[in-house]
Amino acid sequence: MADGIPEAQRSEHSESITLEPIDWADNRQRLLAALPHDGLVILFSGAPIAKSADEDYPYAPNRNFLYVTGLDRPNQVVVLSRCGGAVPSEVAFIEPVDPHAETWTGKMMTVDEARRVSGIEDVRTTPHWRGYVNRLLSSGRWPTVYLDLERRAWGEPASEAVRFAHELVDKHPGQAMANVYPVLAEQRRIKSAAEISRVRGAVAHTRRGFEAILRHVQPGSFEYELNGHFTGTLLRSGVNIAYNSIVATGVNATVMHYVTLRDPVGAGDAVLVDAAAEFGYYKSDITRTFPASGRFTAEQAALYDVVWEASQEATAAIKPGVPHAELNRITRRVLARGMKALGHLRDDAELDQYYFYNVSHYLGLDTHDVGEYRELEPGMVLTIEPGLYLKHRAVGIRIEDDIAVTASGADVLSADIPNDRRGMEDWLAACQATRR
Ligand SMILES: [Mn+2]
Repeated sequence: MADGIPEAQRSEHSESITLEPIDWADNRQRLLAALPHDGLVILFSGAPIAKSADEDYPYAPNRNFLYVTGLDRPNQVVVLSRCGGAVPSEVAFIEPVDPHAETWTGKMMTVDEARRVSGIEDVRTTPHWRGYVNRLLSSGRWPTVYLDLERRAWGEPASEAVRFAHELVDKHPGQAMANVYPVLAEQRRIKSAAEISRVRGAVAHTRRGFEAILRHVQPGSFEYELNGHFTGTLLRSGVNIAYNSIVATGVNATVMHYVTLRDPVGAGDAVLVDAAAEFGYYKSDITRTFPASGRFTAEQAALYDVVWEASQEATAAIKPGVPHAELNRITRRVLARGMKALGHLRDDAELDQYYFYNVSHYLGLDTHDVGEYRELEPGMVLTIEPGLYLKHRAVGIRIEDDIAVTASGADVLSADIPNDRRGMEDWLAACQATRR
């Protein structure tokens, strides 16, 4: 296991998709360099959350902890320090190997493995981390303690970092504390080549999942059945899904977060699938809409082409220096123009009935990745996902692609997945021809 992912992504397909190693040490160095003051950074991997009885929800490592360590096991802590601009120490704490626990839940990470994955030489076991931090703070050499104090909602349960912040006030009153989340979010906006290659790998797996859907779809297929083909294809390659799949037929496609997946596909339906793979913890985020019967109806085709034009124009505008908000302005302009031509609206403001979100978000370790939206910069990865949703006509169409901003423009990471109307119909026909 290198950073938690099977090294060989074995799959039923012959072509292999390589997992590029990420330089976690470089992430740490850049984080420490970006801190406003000298001090300690303490980050937690988090722990599984109880679901019911003795079952937990699947564990997901804290993304900021992962980003600076590559470690992805529960109950790990990392303490980084910067003093006078230099980096005197970095220490990771992991759970001690417990043979009894291993009998039930499998092999635990060893100190050597943690060293190898993270590049942190000094790896100790967790019972000792509070004592270590206490010794450092007692020396009075660390002006600021940085914790990841991100909170999304007032009522959200306190994270380990927030609980530790209270402990710190109790044990070391007067110790200055700061939130490191904005610094990490700023850093995570810009992706390295290895990070971008992981998104590209996720997209390649996503394409295979879509192919499985297109091979099997026919009028009468159930939404959950198509999702089974998608998910099964990913799982058979040792790859996880990035988020709950949306497989929405007909009017269901007008519900933005439709995850009920219960209805049969009608013969004249356009089917919207927003589903994607995660690869080495990096997400893709792809949507395609296709006709259940093989050919879009005239009405669906006209709407599809409007959405496609918006996706093309917004993508063409991507280059460093362009304000992120400009992409949505372009999208709205193109969609309004098309909908006027089709007689669905007279005034641009009426577009809100059919299109009502922002066309683009960042993509990375999180599906809606962190960081402020300002001007585009090389190394950003974002989605372009225009759509039109006509509840009264029982049709929703969205086309979503994943794009890296380059020095001069856009690198469409999902360019191998057809997205224009004819390309979509041809791809569907080619997949159906392989149905057994
Ligand atoms: Mn998206």
